[in-house]
Amino acid sequence: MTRSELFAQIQQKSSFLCVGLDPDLEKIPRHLLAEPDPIFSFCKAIIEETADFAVAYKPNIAFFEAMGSKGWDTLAKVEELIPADIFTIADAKRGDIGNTSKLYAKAFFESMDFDSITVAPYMGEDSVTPFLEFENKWVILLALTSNKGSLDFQLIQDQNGKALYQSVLEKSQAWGTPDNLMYVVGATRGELIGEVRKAAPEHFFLVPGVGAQGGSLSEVAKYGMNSSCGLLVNSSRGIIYASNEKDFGKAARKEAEKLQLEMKELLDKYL
Ligand code: NUP
Repeated sequence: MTRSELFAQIQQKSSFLCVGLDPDLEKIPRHLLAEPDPIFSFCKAIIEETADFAVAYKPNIAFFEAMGSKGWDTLAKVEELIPADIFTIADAKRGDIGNTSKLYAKAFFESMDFDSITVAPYMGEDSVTPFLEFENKWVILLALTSNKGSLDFQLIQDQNGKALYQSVLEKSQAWGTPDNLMYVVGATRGELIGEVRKAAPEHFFLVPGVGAQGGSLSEVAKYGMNSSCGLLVNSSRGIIYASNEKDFGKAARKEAEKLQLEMKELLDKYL
């Protein structure tokens, strides 16, 4: 998917919501366990109920690969089920020496047809660029993550006071363009999102951490929105586990709609 197609969808739906698909057999409604593929049935219902409000879906690969080869089959089926006009993110956090990264890219962009993949920057340029060689596919590079451990490395400053995440942003902008490179920026980072926006004015940010992790959607929009929105804000547990009864689909729909309505207001205010 191209950047202009993504922006057109954001405008059309008045939403920059990414629904995170983190399906856990221990957490999904019990009645689904009688289905032949409970995780698929769960994701199918969530997608059908939330597609009106979402511009992106982000299956987190861990939740699928934890189930072995069956999990990979389920992931492929889920990816195929997502409507073609909605952006898909394989949250896989890959990255390795060049020839290995190339095969990771093939796995997610060719064997499966994801629009994008999350990639870790730690191994540097040759571990990231193989993912950028696929037309209309995207790398979403970890910059400033939402978790506590982001303090361990990402905020360490060099002798000039530049944080490591800032070096990641600066260097990696030479590897791709705002048309094929996004950054992960945690919603829990508040006004630091403004610093990231200054360093990368044009790029889209994938912003996890609203909902279950407590990040603020209004702060993210205030500090992070640019003239083509530039944000995909993810919520996983806050939507998909809104209920674990038979009404889970409707409950997920309600949470997604609630976020979309807030997003509409923020788009009206800042765009
Ligand atoms: O910095 C990050 N924080 C984060 O939570 C980068 C991520 N990719 N994620 C993922 O986003 C995390 O693995 C999970 O799939 C989702 C957040 O889920 P939730 O807190 O909304 O349930």
